[in-house]
Amino acid sequence: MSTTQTDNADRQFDRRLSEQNSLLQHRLRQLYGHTPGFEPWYAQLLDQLRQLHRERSAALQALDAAREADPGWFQHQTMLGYCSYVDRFGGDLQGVRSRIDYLRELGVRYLHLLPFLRARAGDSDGGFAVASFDEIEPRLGSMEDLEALTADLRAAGISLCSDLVLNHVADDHPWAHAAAAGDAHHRAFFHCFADRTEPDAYEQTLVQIFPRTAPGNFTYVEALNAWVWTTFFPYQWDLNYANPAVFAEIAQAMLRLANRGVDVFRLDSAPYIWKRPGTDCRNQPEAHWVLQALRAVAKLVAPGVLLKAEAIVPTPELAPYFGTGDAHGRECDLAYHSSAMAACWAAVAEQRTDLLQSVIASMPPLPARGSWITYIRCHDDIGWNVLRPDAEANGGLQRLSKVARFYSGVDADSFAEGTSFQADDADGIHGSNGMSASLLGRNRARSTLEREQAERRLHLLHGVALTLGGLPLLYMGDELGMTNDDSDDSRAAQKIDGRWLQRPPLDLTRLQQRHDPDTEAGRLYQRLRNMIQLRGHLASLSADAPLTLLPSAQPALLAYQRGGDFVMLANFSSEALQIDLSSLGLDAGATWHDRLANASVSTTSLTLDAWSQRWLQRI
Ligand code: OTU
Repeated sequence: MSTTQTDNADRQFDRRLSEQNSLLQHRLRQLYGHTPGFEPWYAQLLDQLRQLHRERSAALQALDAAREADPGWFQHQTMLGYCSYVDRFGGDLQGVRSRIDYLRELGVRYLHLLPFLRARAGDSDGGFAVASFDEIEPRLGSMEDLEALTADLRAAGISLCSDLVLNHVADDHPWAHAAAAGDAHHRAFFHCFADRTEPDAYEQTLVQIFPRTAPGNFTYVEALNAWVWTTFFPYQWDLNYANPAVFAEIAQAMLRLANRGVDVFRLDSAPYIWKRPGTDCRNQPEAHWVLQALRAVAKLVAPGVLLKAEAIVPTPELAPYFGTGDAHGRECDLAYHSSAMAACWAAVAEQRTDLLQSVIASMPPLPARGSWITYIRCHDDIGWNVLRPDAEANGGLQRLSKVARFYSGVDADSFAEGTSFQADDADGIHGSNGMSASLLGRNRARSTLEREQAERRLHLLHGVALTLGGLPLLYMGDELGMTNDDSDDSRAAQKIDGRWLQRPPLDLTRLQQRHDPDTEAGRLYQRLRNMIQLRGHLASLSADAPLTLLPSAQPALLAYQRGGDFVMLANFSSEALQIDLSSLGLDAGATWHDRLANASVSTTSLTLDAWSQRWLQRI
């Protein structure tokens, strides 16, 4: 870089620093002001950030400038996400490049690739045990491959989202090795306890993420002669964010990846990063301050970058991940709407939508430029715990026990083919595994009608994700109706972690069939693609258009209005519903057009077939 370029970059940096400094300094002082040497530490951090900013390429700086000028770029109704593991989708990073045309055909503009950084040797929780933030998992490619992929994606108008696993690193990460070798600096990166006194006290109020396969939240590590905090698997060591060195390291690791072209960071396990005795050690105020400081750091060095919260917590705890709303309390740009996702599945199982409506009704309005990630499936289980408060307020927890049982594969009356995940508590409520098509009855369909209904359910759930408001994220394979992975490899993996049931490799036969309407894959794909394209033309479906629930006396109906002129009607039952639009409080004089069916509708009586949906537009 020439001196002039450096000067220009530094001027930009100083301008952005004048916007971010007060918040950044304030938050970091709250978190770390009491630690010895705070002032020089902060000065050094700014120097490191300035250097990272200088290293940002011209192409990425241009993207930053474009996004600063259009901060709502990710809220447009044409935004669509797609999520997959690298190996499952394309073999490796180069293989993913060769699938870009497919993503474009589907309308994808945001690609979340599950962890691709070098993972722990042996079990690695699908890559969520990160051994290096600066190396790619060797079997998936190299850093050069990542840069080539991000450049191709950028040219195709697709942003890349990468996981940034905040809460922990692998037990073979260099920090863990250094700690084990007796390095006090790195030992302080982790929560180490000489005996069980504190761990036992914490356990009183902690939750269990994997109660069956990884019970407890602490692991005795011989080399450290200590109990180490391990919220997830024993080989994932929780990082100690009370240590400013941890914040500085993670912030820089994020920015180095941003400089390789990553656009969005999925902040994995964000709720867990701050521990406080007597609490469940989730969603602590300090966790939010860390995220706000991370955001400020991103805005300083790579302002085009977005942060996405992976906070699988009940509704009331979720909204704070967007921050407080004013410019100084901003946190994440995106957050998974996990309770809406789980409530959609509850609605299918119960054929009633009151829990889903309760979830939607309790979502506070988001700050400007904050958007949900709406989705129906992901690589994890469908976690029922997020619905506990809604179920308790609407008939009790036994509803969730029944829902979980519906998807467990043991209920003879259910059409769902799934398995239950980690549930061994008395009420059986934890999670359910399975690919969408399997959970929705594809393999248990015994007649053409049942098969059609299973297909409709798949479109119904996608229809909600596409119209609810936010950035819809498809899970690889769902667009083609892929089912549970029952390969030998997957079965073996499921013995350790049942979530491998929903992580099959892309079915190349189905992929080839996608344009053939005589195949199941073709039928499913074409219709979903039509829905995606239609959505792109409906301005009322931009992420920031308001949503109004339309209460109805029919328990299986979900009805909501978006923006000024769009109404979604969704029938979550195997019976047809008769609906009078004026009974939903809609203007009796209005004329409506069914955009999905491309037909006009009568306001006085409309038949909504079993598991079907209408996308009505006022004309
Ligand atoms: C996340 O998940 C990831 O999505 C999981 O794949 C990882 O195993 C985990 O972090 C550890 O890195 O609550 O907020 O199935 O929903 O573990 C973190 C349970 C999480 C997941 C849960 C989750």
